[in-house]
Amino acid sequence: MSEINIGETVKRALEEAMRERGHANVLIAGRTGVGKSTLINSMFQGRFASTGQGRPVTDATREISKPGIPITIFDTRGLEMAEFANTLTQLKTFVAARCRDRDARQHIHVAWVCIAEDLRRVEEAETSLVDMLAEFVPVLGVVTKARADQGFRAEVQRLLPRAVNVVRVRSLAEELDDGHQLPSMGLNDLVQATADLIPEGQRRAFVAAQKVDLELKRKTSHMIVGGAAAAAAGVGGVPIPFADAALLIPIQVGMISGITATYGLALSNGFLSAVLASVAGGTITTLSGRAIVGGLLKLLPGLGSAAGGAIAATTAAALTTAFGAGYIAALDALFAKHKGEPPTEAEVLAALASLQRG
Ligand SMILES: Nc1nc2c(ncn2[C@@H]2O[C@H](COP(=O)(O)OP(=O)(O)O)[C@@H](O)[C@H]2O)c(=O)[nH]1
Ligand SMILES: [Mg+2]
Repeated sequence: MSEINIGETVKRALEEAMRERGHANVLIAGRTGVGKSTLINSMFQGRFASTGQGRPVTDATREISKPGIPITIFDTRGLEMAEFANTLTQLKTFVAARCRDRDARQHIHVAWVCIAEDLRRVEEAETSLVDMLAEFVPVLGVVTKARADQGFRAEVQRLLPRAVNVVRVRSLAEELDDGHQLPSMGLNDLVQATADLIPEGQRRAFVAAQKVDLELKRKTSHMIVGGAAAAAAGVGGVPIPFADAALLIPIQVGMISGITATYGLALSNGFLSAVLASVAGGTITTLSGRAIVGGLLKLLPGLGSAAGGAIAATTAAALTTAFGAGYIAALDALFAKHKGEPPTEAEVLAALASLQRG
């Protein structure tokens, strides 16, 4: 077996990771002032809603997206009396056309209809809106600025029977007059409820773009590691010389690409190559299959430069798990440190370097 082409392997793994992650489209509707923009900023990476107005797609709907973040938000207002009939007609035409698209990445995957708790009222506009949207997409009712339920959530669910669920959120922490602190709440519930509704092909994109539930990123990533470890065990079953390791490296690269995509780090060729180089203890230009496998073996204390030419199934699985789990732990700590926002590539590489030393 010949030495593998690392550059080509990385390129293919990136394409695959992008494809598997998909792209999520979330429609957020509600009256002006209910807290849509605040919710979007608390929920997703990249301070979405503060970056300009977005592109108008109907009179009342703006499309907001950011390069590198696999989600598009459709921010809809115009639920007020005078505009409502127009808003509903235009929105229906738009959503229907999107959902007819043969490319599932163009569909609207979920809609949040927001109602502020302090208003204590569900208007006909919201009910008609949910009824219309529910023809095309799963809809969640979102009670915003939650402070005191007093039965309002149940009332919203009763008045919006076609909403799959109603979730209370408080996007911003606040302090009451008596000094009492109310922390933000409900964002995790909204992530869970939404992730359950998004089609599997686009779910990883939503997991990546949201920043409140790191546990979900961790769990999704560990599933990727499990799959990779099983594949590696299959490769290890056939004794292969680790000099070329042509079968093992693509599995590692695919796993690292998948985890990177799931956390919502920008996916670049250079970065992934640098991650591999950090394992191999070299530079991108000297990156080889042999160096990578050698570096991975060092992650398993006691094995070192063991095997004179073959990797056992258990070893292949174990080094895959060690590499994947180490990478997840490094990303997890950095994302937590940045309150869910992505760390820089340099920070990730530094964390991996200390993992190698550790
Ligand atoms: N206390 C509190 N204020 C909020 C919350 N969410 C939004 N707001 C405030 O409500 C106002 C309107 O919010 P905004 O997100 O602009 O509403 P939009 O018009 O629906 O986009 C702003 O002053 C926000 O700071 C919340 O959870 N708690
Ligand atoms: Mg707004």
